[in-house]
Amino acid sequence: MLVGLVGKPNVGKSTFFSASTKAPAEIANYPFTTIAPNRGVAYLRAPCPHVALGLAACTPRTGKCAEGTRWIPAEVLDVAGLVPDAHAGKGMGNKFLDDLRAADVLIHVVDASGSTDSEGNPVPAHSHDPAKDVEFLTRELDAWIGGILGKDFAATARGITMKNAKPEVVLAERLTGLGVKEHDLAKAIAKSEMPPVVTKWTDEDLIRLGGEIRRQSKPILLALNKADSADPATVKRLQGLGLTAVPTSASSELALRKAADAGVVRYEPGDADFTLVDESKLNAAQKKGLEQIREKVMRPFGGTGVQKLLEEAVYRFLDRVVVYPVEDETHFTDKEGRVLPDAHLLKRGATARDLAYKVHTDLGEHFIRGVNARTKRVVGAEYEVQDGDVIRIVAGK
Ligand SMILES: Nc1nc2c(ncn2[C@@H]2O[C@H](COP(=O)(O)OP(=O)(O)O)[C@@H](O)[C@H]2O)c(=O)[nH]1
Ligand SMILES: [Mg+2]
Repeated sequence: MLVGLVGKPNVGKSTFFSASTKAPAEIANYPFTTIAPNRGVAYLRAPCPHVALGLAACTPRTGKCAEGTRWIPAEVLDVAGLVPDAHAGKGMGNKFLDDLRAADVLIHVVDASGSTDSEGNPVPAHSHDPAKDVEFLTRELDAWIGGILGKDFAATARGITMKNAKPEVVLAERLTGLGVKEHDLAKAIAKSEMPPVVTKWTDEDLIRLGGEIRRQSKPILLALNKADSADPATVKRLQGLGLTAVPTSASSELALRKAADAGVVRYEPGDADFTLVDESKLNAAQKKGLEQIREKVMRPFGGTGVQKLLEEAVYRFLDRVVVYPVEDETHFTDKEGRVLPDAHLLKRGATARDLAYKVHTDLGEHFIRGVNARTKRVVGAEYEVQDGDVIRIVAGK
């Protein structure tokens, strides 16, 4: 599962990425700093089952558990900036778009302060309408998918007509990289009201079809970034576009995480505020910077929005539940005695066998039964795992 960060250059994608993954990414106030995509791991919060199970603590292999909150790894991708006509190759756009193939959900990072033009060049604050960026980027994504479908279209369409084939059967192959299946494509074709004769499909028809596929396979959430310097009316207007839109300040999140690491503030990602721990470590400028974050971000928006948006993308849009596999259902441990060692994000509706496969292919293939460690009840391969489940998998060899 992969969360992709998209947007034009200079909106704060790499800052958002660094803040959420703590992986270094080049950040600069000029376009095209990022060329190769950055891949990193962010951590999402979930209530840790060790509390309800009456255990003193747990010992995660990845992430951490603090004060009853478990931090669960999820992959994030920071793609280079996309400009208008990216799908036609502008600014290496088609290469950058291809980097997005594997993403399951997209966070479109928008410069809500309107201080960058359509190509990401700095302009006076509030002089560019960010709603235009939402429009162009959505259209670029649609045209990109439309272009994948429409490669050598005249010949392909003739072939489909001659063989009297179903277009989805022929065209689905082109979309396997996007994780789109034949029946998804058939559904999208029906929904897009494509002309009945395939040879009559125009580029515009294909873009419309691309849009339908994009809505199904790459849902978009908006990060209204640079919210600290945005006009409140603009933020409100962007929240009314019909997409999930969260005001964010990626640079504030990055500053707070660094300050927390340095022991200067107490702050956990997602917190609505922070507290100063050691003022003596701060110079006047740093103190002022933190005060500004409180005034311009925490107070008006109730947090930096970064953690909130990631969790919204994964839990709500991708509909993931958290499941904990163990090898010993009495002590909730693995072979090494680690308590609740792993947490997996599975799609709601996933089964015990799906969990087994996620742990190891062998476990999935030789699945015998599961044991719900909370109730000690045996569960079958088709048992639908529930959020927070702790499951032991018993497999043959
Ligand atoms: N005011 C403000 N500036 C930000 C914020 N996030 C990022 N920036 C600045 O925006 C510029 C571009 O950031 P970068 O992450 O490199 O953008 P990218 O090209 O989209 O990856 C840098 O100068 C950042 O410091 C924010 O929340 N508020
Ligand atoms: Mg960047």
